[in-house]
Amino acid sequence: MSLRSGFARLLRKQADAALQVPKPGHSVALVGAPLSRGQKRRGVEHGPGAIRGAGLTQRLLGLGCRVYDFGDLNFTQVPNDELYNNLVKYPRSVGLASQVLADAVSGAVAAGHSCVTIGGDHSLALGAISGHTRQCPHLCVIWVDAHADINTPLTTQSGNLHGQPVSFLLRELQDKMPQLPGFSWLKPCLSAPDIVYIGLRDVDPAEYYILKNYDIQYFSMRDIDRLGIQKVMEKTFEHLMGRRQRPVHLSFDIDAFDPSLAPATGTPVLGGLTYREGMYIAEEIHNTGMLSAIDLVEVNPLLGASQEEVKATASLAVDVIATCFGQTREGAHTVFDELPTPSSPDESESEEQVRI
Ligand SMILES: [Mn+2]
Repeated sequence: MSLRSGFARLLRKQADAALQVPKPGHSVALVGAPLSRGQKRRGVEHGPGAIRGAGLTQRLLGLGCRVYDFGDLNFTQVPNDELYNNLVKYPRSVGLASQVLADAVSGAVAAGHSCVTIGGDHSLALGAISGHTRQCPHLCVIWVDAHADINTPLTTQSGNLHGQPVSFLLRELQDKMPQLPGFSWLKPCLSAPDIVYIGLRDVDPAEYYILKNYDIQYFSMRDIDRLGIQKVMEKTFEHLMGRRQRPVHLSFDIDAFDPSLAPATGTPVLGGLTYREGMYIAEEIHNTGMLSAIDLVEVNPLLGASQEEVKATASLAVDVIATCFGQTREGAHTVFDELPTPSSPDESESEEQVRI
């Protein structure tokens, strides 16, 4: 290589660097939340391990994120955790775990991270969102799920708390909420206009009543068929951020996807999101620049019929999270500033050596 051309290239690189505004990568906190008492199936507590095993950290590092993995939270099982009202299961265990998670999410966001909570069942969202609102009281929630998860402890038919987290968070519902053991720490922190659902297709009668009577915005799978996912996202942001930009909490249940894509989950429902619709949702949320926290829940490695099904489900979870942090289908997410040319001095030199 001639000295002159090498020096010129160095100067050019320095000039380029000076022109580019340094783009700080996201700082991402990973919090494993192996919470499983919000539902009855064994295995969802291994969700964090499966999602990490599918390469989450590497993918985020590849996107230029700084990743701080806080490991899995330690949830103590509360002994003698009896049914509430002869129906609601493990209230004290879920309440206590949610309290621990709320502190973790609040701490991570206060430290300047975007917080990714990997579950675990969806009851954890009440802790994650509650903790997030301590730092960002004006946040909004995008809840991507086959289910509305908005039963109250008095309307639930299954007694599983993973079908109820939203009811604990909404101010408007508080006169319908009994005081559950384990939940005295929790204050409602969302109003009905602060949340939008996407992907619904299995909604209980009482949940439907709540959605309609409290004016909660939702886009069912039928709405996605009718409007297309592009319009759905446009309307979602118009509803949540029409007046002002605000931090976004994405609560993503893997069962929002069609069971053919995400089979390893506890309550699959036919007719879910396609891969492309799921990625579009995540891309658009990234593009707002307002994403502040994610829950990725209900990956259950014990429910796959094969290792391939488990891997596919966990990889899908990683794709959603990576897309939320800037992975695009067009590529160009990492800096690549120069193509090698055959005439460059390095190349011709080595060619000469080969000829000799
Ligand atoms: Mn859910």
